[in-house]
Amino acid sequence: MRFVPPMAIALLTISTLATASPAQYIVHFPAETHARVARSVPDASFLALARTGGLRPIRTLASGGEVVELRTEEAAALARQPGVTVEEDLLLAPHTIVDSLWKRQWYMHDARVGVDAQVAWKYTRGAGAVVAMLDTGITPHPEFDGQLLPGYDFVSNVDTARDGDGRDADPTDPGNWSEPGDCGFAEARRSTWHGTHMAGLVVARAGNRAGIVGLAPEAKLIPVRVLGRCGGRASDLADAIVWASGGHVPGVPPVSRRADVINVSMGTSGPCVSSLRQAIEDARARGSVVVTSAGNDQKNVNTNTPANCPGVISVAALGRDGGMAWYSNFGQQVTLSAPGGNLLAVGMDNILSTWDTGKRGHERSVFGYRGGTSAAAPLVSALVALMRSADPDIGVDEVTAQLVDNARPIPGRCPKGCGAGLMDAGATVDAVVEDRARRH
Ligand SMILES: [Ca+2]
Ligand SMILES: [Ca+2]
Ligand SMILES: [Ca+2]
Repeated sequence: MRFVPPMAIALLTISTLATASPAQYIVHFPAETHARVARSVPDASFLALARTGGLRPIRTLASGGEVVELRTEEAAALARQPGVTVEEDLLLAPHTIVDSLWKRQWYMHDARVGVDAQVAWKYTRGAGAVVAMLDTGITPHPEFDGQLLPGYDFVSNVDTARDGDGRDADPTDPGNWSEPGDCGFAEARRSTWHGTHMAGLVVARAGNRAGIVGLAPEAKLIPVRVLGRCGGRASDLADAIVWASGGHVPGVPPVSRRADVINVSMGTSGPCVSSLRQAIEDARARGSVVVTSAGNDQKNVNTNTPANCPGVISVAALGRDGGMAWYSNFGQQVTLSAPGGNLLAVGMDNILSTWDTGKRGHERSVFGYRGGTSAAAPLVSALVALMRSADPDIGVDEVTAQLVDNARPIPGRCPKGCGAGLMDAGATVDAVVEDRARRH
């Protein structure tokens, strides 16, 4: 065996002027060399010798080998020496996102039209915040395990409730399918699992390997059922808003914790009725932010309620291309926009979230693509949860101001009004954290 390191180092000297920046390697010298170095050459002199040759030793590994810094061509030269192996000291990354469908969640991370979730997650994933999801209720799904607080079922009409009674403490979605001729539709319609899809966008578990990640996976969600077969009544919605914001509703036990934000992904054409106007005003006064979808009628948002009610954050939808989605409502009363998908096209250009295979009742928990302004609103609600996790003292109006101030310009076309722009979770939470630090 030859004494390899000095020779290798001599070779290395030639290439120290190379321009490539050094990388870290683990070098294994032949066993005899190692023994000789250990026996007869003090470590310090070996290292000094190495240094004059341009090889920068870092330390000796307990499991064998030397950690050194080398330029690429130096490493190649060293590797050509008999008995020497050179391995790159690989840079390992933590497995922060292991959920198998993450890559398909373009609305979370797409450089152009995504909401920049990972930047926001440097600060918070929503711990301590509570979102109330007023919708069709909820189905059992592994993505919701440990994510829910006790909810309520506000559907008061027994015929549309489909669970055998009026209001009750179980917000499970029994399915909102309809028979031919029901609900004004000639054909039969399958259950939409609308509330389940919305809930996943906010609180689907992170790091459980299965499926997707919600934008606020450490927040808690209160499932509140207000929509049954053929939809729901404004009176039930008004009561649900009062209840979720910590107000008193006769005959209903109080909510376990006032919601930081109330998501209302529903609407109908008409003015803001006084019962909803009052419920929203009172909810805001108690400290709950109310987020609504702008609606899918291709009309001015002021024609759709409760998106046209004073004080709500009204959310329009962007398509995969970054322009306003073809179906989205628009106009001056839109607060800001969020990804909502293309709706007509089935698949990848829509919004992937939790879903159920049941055509009528619950069957199997899966993931499915849906779209619409309905899907855009919960992304904003989840961002509000992140903001209130980062700063529990942030007020209702300040939430709106920060959402607006930190929205990005719409990446595509929106001539008719998409509000302040595309919601930006990263920039918004960053601004909230900075603001709080300035105050404290
Ligand atoms: Ca019921
Ligand atoms: Ca029920
Ligand atoms: Ca998951």
